[in-house]
Amino acid sequence: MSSGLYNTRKTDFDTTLDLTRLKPYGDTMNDGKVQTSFTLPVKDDARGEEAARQIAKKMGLEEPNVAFHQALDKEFTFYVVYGSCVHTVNYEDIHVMTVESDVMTMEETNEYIQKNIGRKVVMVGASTGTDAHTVGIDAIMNRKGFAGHYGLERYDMIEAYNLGSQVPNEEFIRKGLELNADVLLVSQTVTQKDVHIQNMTEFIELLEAEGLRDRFVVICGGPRVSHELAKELGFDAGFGAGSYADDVASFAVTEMVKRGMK
Ligand code: B12
Repeated sequence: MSSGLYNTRKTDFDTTLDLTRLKPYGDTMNDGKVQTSFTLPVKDDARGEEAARQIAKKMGLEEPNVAFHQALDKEFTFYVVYGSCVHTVNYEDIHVMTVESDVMTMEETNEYIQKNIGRKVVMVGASTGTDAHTVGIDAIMNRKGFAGHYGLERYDMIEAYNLGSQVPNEEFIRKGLELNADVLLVSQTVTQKDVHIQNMTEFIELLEAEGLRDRFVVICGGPRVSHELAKELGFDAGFGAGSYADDVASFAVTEMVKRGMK
């Protein structure tokens, strides 16, 4: 038997890194340690705690430990549970579709536009449909930018128009034509009941019905938007969490040049 307070249990897992059987890492390879949080619609007592533990077990966590619980109300309790995930994934088999363009700085993008397009590029963005979230599209477009990355409004060679939120697709397209846009930027945050998919599908269908799909570079973004989903829905590119104006501007202008848009 091993000595020491923390070493009384034998570690029964192989600590060799095997990317075909990838597991979360806590402090030892393959220990599978994860933390999860959720709310149960029950009161904060020992029975609720046991329910949280059993839920965690059914989620695939071995030896779950309720590290924190707090009543939100008389009948709702919030739990934080730690445990060891029993599941693995084959990392070698994972292939993700990502936007393939070199990311340029703001200055490089301005220079690229001057050299290859020879005029200002017009980009029009909005949070469309019923979506009221503006922070994402603002992060991409606002002059002051986001997390140290200036937004499109600051680019000398980009004329950026941010139409705000809850802009219906028809109105967005009409405004895009009126402003003579080259690039349309759609932001979608709410994904409940796949409302973002319905809305983005309608947007592409409207463009196609009007024969306008190739008139614009169309890009979407949001916390649950992937490039793969965007392509599936008929967009040119999609950007998720942690994307910046630099990424979008670089893709948009190189795409314009690729397509011969002048
Ligand atoms: C702030 C906020 C609000 C504010 C919005 C204020 C505003 N002016 O925007 C208010 C209070 C209005 C609000 C309302 C609602 N909200 Co809200 N809200 C949030 C919150 C807390 C933060 C979102 C945010 O600002 N993120 C910061 C930005 C910078 O990140 P981002 O959006 O991901 O943007 C980045 C990328 O995604 C990308 N990006 C985004 N857009 C675009 C566009 C393009 C073209 C590109 C290239 C990139 C890009 O670039 C950005 C920078 O990296 C989130 C929870 C959370 N912590 O995320 C919930 C959340 C988004 N809201 C949610 C919900 C459900 C709602 C409501 C439906 C609630 C209700 N029942 O009324 C309503 C929506 C009503 C409606 N009609 O839309 C859910 C969405 C769940 C889902 N999957 O659908 C969340 C996740 C909360 C939750 N956990 O339940 N909300």
